[in-house]
Amino acid sequence: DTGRIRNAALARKVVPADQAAALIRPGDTLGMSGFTGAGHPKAVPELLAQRITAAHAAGEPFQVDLWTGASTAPELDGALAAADGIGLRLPYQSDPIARQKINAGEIDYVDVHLSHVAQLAWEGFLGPLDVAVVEVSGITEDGQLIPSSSVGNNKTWLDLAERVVLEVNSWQPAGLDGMHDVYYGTALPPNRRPVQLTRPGDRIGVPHLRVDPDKVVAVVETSAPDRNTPFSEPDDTARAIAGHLIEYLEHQVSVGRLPAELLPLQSGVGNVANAVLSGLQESRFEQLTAYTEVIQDGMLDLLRSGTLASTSATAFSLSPTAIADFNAHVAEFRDRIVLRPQEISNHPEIVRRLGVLAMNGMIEADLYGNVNSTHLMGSRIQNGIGGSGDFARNAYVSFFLTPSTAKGGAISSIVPMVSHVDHTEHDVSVIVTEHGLADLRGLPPRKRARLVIDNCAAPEYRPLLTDYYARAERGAHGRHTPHLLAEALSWHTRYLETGSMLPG
Ligand code: 0RQ
Repeated sequence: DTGRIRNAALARKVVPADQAAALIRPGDTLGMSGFTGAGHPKAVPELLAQRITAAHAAGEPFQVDLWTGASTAPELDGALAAADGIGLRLPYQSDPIARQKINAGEIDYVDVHLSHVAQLAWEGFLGPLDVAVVEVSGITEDGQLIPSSSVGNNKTWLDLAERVVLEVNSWQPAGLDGMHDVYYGTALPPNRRPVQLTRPGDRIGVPHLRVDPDKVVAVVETSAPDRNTPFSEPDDTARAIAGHLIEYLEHQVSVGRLPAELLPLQSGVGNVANAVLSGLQESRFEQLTAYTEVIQDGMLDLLRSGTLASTSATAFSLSPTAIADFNAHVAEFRDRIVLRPQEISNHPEIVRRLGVLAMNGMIEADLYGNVNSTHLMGSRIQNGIGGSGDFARNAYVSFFLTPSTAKGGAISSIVPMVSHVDHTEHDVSVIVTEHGLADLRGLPPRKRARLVIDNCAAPEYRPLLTDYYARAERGAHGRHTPHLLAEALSWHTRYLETGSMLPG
């Protein structure tokens, strides 16, 4: 579809994808587009993986360092990880092959707050960026880039990279043009100015990305779908979690702590987040807004029904059915969805100003409200912190949601002490499981512990938690946050030794 490339000079740079992949050298640092499976390059990474495999077969070393917006797809993270082609990966990933190699110690992984990445790169702290490989949905006559289904860190990669490879994907709906708001007002301290965004739907930037045409070494045409994230109907546990949360929000409105249309919502992805969005659909709330990271299926339904008036994000994360529906009706959504660079979609200044209600999944929480979002049994990374920290620390109310157990009840998600900390007790307002909700705000540690045990823990783990806590209260070095250090992580070690956190 050459109709997508309307700039003559860039049209002359169109090459087959393997020629573009051949421009990447061993040892290069690559900044690729892609966020939650949306807007990643579809052709060059896989061909690069093939080159790497061939080089390794010939006994030649070939690895690259890989930066993105967030998670990508099997044909990017999966293919490069399978080829042993990644030296260092940042700032977030969720691919099973890459996860296995990271946990085997074969890929270095830097797990970064998603709003911090651009600043770290600009500061020069991560080293130079050799090549940007960025998917766009089109190129205008004057050589500007129409972003695709995610914005992520693309602005930063295009500005910083020494060489640029563009993938123009004609599968992306042409109607995306106009939906993006690329803010070029960021600067490094001491030259930063306030980000003048006061409502989730505000537009403060421009619709297109800029690129220095002299840096563009190749343009590749593709027509391939984003990653298909299948949508599963929420199960009973997820529905129960959503129910507690929505009841709580209704109560906060009734006592005057939140306005009737709430405050802008941030919602994580996954089964529980979907259940919350479905629950909102059935609630009496209307004219809500969202200031979030990702737009998932449930958000489109909420926009369509009017429950949600507008939403800001950096990317889509849709199921195949929702993608088809969205692509057929882009015009209907265009004025009510704004896609921004992730440094703005997740900006602490804006999250604080708007008073975002942040709702994120977690792996485990402890008696005092510390939350682990990333590591299984303290050392095995699942995905990464993503945007959860950007939102949680700066939110008006920060909710963390999880089923009370994992692995069929062999693991309690409420533990004496978390085995890794992503969100400290100071950043966590409310913990929700299928059994209930604990509002920890304003409570001292010992009151928190009682509430978390009584309201959130699974019934089979409550006596064990109560017993630990009672003995800690008596035997701890201090009674402010009572712990028995020799025992605090014993539930995790018991699981590793016996396959269950339950004794005997
Ligand atoms: O593993 O599939 O092998 O069984 O962890 O758990 O219950 O499917 O939950 O998909 O919502 O993921 C925290 C990982 C939850 C996610 C996390 C095991 C469990 C399963 C997944 P299996 P579930 P979810 C988003 C902001 C960080 C990033 C973030 C996440 C697997 O929410 O990555 O918040 N968050 N970004 O069995 C051992 C436990 C466990 C456990 C779950 N306590 N111990 N294993 N699992 N709890 C902002 C956006 O807008 C995108």
